[in-house]
Amino acid sequence: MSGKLIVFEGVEGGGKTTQLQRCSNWLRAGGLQDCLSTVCSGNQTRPLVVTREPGGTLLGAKVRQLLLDRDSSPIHPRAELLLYAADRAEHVEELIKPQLVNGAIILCDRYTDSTIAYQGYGRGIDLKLIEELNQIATGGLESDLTLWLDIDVEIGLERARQRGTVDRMEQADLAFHRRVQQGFQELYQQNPHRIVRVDASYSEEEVHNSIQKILRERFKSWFQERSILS
Ligand code: T5A
Repeated sequence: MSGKLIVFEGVEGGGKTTQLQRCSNWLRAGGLQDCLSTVCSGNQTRPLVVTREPGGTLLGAKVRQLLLDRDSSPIHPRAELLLYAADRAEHVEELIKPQLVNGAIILCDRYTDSTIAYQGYGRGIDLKLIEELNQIATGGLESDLTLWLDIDVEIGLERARQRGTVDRMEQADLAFHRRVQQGFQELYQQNPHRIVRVDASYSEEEVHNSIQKILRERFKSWFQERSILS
């Protein structure tokens, strides 16, 4: 597949949605062409797709509502796990894989690491089972790059609260969110080839600049190889 899947991950309020939007604006406003022109000859363009989990498809939008509605009745952790997996299976087959085949750069708000961190570390469901389920839901499709926006849990939750809306997951207690953070930390240590840590405690502008730098380097290594081979 010639496209690339770039995922934004982290605890609540780390700024994923904000940074994903800024990144998309930058790439659409010429940043993508700018990066590609340094490594490929000719007029290089690629589709840019912005999506999220849960909720990247029509089915996913309904699943998202079930999962995150703050007034919904309690959901059993295994049912919650399966709903996230169903959202992902549909997302990968309906949107992500076809767009990767199409050569797109996909910016995705959360993916498989969220399930390991939230349902595994947070809810305490067996990690091996979650890995198997992720495998089933994705058909083995990993991200090409995951940007882990690392923020202190309490600062992140405070930012999310100040925004004025708190969803069902954000209502969980602090100990839960700390376990989720521990999950992201361990995933980062176990997957240095795939996960890059971004210090999300800085201003929006500074975090965006760090992400731009990482992406410029990645585009260079990804597409330079391709231009040599083609
Ligand atoms: N989930 C998801 C699972 O449990 N398992 C799974 O498998 C998956 C895929 C998704 C929920 O589902 C869970 C995780 C989540 O609980 P969501 O709405 O996508 O729900 O929730 P979040 O991803 O947590 O989204 P949030 O909007 O809460 O957090 P973000 O996207 O990290 O933060 P953002 O950008 O909205 O910013 C929050 C506030 O902070 C400000 C923003 O302006 C905003 O007000 N802000 C900053 N303030 C100061 N400095 C900065 N650098 C700032 N950056 C942003």
